[in-house]
Amino acid sequence: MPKKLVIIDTDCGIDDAQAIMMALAAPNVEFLAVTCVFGNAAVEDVCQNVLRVLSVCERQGIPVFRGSAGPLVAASTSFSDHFGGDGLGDVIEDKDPLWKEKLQQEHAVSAMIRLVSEHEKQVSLVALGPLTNLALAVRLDPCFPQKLRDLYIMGGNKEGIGNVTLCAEFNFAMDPESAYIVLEEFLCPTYIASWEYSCRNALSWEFFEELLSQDAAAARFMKTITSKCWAYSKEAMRNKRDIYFGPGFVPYDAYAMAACIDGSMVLESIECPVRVELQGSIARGMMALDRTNQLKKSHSAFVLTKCDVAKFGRLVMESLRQPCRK
Ligand SMILES: [Ca+2]
Repeated sequence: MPKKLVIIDTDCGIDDAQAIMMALAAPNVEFLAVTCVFGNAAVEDVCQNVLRVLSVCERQGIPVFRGSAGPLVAASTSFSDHFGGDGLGDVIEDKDPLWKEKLQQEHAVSAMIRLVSEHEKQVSLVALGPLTNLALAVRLDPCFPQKLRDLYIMGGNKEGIGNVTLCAEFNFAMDPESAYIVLEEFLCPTYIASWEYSCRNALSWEFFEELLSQDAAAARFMKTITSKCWAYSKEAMRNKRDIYFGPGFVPYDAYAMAACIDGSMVLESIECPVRVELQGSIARGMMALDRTNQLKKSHSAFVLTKCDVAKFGRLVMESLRQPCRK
């Protein structure tokens, strides 16, 4: 079977690391590039985090590109402390002083456009952070979306439940204008793993313990970077996520990645037009689903609703048994 060509666009926090490892472990995925964007941390930290994840998995040959350092329009907000100041739990002490030399010189957005043009209709783009690089790509090359095979997004919401604000999910809230542009102008098949989709298909905390206790470099790395991170504590979630969704371990970005790796992972989805709200004091950045065609849009997205959690759990478990030779 031909391999799926994949570009991951990431703001590499801990869950992005998990998603990248999942793609590295998937036998049917061929990585073209990892492109970096601000989000969970400053873009410089994001680049270093991606290089570190590739190094842990012994896959340093995959090119890494630096992209946008801030949103298109809104003032650059401070970064989330969700996964610590550096995005990977603030526990890595031996940072690589030569990291800049290991990055590609080309900007992430031009690399994305070039690679997708070289492999027209063959590339799956998986967007795991704010959508700034994607919005810039369609501005530079209006044909960029139609050259993609498909697009997978972790972001937005389908029930109006937010995590950084009352109604907005982090990736969309960090750059609502870019999210708006992408959902209006990317007319390729688009699959959206929203905040509620991931939370409603959670794994158990017992699964999380088992995941980290595996005897492999990737599992040990994940254990280290989650060790002091409040977002991986079930106690912290009792007062936040659990109120809406009940308890569980939620590796957010991995849900979008899993849908790309294996389409049968998604058991149900809603096919409908979507739009991002740009105004308002509590709904800016919220994704609205238009199930009655009020917006008169010609393009629909697949908003994922139900995941094969058992199958997903197997992919997550396997992803931390690395390095593995492909
Ligand atoms: Ca992310």
